[in-house]
Amino acid sequence: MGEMAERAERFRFVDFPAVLDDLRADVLEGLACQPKSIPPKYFYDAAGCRLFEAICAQPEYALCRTERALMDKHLPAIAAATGPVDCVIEPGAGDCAKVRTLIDALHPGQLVALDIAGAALDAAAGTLAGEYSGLSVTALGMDFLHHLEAAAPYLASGRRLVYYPGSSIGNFSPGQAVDLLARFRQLAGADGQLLIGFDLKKDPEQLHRAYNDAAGVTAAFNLNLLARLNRELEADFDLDRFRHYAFYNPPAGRIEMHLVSLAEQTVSVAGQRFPFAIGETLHTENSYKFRGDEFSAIAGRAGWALTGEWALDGFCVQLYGETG
Ligand code: AVI
Repeated sequence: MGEMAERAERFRFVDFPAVLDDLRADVLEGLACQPKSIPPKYFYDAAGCRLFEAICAQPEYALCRTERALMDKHLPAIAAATGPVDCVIEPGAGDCAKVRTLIDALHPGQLVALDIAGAALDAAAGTLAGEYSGLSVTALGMDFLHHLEAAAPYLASGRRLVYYPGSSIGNFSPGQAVDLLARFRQLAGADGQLLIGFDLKKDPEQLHRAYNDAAGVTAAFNLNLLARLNRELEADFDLDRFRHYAFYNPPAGRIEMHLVSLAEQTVSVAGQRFPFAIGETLHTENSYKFRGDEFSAIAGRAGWALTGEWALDGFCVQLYGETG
């Protein structure tokens, strides 16, 4: 069999529809609430993905670099702790960059990568399939928050590990995190495991700087959400009349990101009009920070039992297996 045909045998991409409808419904619902809010998953259009990559390169935002260093340092110990794994599942796989080191260490037979940005996932997962000759790669273009259970028929049997790096879990409320981790638990099945990375609680000044970088990249990332609504929902946000505002809220244990209206104004979105008072906020993201024991209590409520923990410079990776 030729190289191309052989790769085609091992790679498949399946797209799940309805992204635009979800965007419209979620945005209209969020703008009608008090305080106004928009789910953070909508940051990640093509421009938003590029801006997030740029955030990861900012000197103030160490999260991505530290997780990479942690994985490089502790991967042999992590692989020893997981034991043999047949199938790695990565929700929110993006450009499939992070999962490579894990594949190198665990040698699974199958990777199932899920991401809302279907076209980018298709390209990245296809490239990855070309590089790992023994690996079957299934890329599912889906909003896994809606469609996660639809991934089940694509999973090979055997021992599964859900990989959820990058502190993405911090972008959910603790209650939502329990629900999501319980759904991961269902997907992982008997003898399944979860390897998850999250940002640890640390000096609030350091956290504040990470979400208020001097180059203004996080501000541009936040404001791009409004630009996206202008592009995709025929909205008329004036980006000069909203200010990026991010701060650490110690009692809640989270960074909050807002877009604050600098004027009294009315904005039109998908044919509906929304008034903003001066100083009114549009809440765009929470980013929870945890202590290790706080996080294992959340995972415990979702049916996971802690089996390993590695920490480096304010970042933590934990490994879980099934309880009972
Ligand atoms: C993707 N997520 C973990 C990032 C975070 O830190 O919460 C998103 C981000 N928002 C602003 N900067 C980075």
